[in-house]
Amino acid sequence: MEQTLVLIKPDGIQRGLTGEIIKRLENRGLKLVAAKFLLVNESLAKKHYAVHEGKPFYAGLIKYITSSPLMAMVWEGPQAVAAVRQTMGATRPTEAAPGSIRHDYALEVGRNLTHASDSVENAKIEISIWFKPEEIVSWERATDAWIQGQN
Ligand code: DAT
Ligand code: MG
Repeated sequence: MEQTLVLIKPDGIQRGLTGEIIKRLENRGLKLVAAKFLLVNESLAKKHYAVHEGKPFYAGLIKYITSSPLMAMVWEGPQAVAAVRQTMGATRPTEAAPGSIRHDYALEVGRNLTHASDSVENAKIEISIWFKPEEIVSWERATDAWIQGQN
């Protein structure tokens, strides 16, 4: 089953949107398999955003992500990467689809509340950056067959 990394970034935590964001992923049918709440150090932030090194917004992005605690999670489900990206909405909140988290709760690209892996390949890399294999919980959910079932 596909897995993806989700971060509720410092603005999401500070604004008290943690529960709302988790609720939307649960409502979608995605399954939580790992979570941790932490203050990110610069080294982890730089590893996570390595692809953006050298871009004009890079320094500000590292400062933002290390400024206050965040929630890191792994969510699982069929096409979890695409489903979560869709639930989060486009990077720029003013371009995010109505009903998405970034549309409904954000305005600025620099305060867009969440991170979600953008491909299955990157999800695997990002999950390994944030979590040890033993921190990922494999569990049976009573509703699995009603959400993940194929006819
Ligand atoms: P996403 O988070 O949707 O995957 P991304 O990987 O392109 O977007 O960029 C990572 C984060 O960097 C993004 O969530 C917010 C910030 N960012 C991206 N482009 C930016 C820009 N032009 N100005 C300021 N911040 C930007
Ligand atoms: Mg990205």
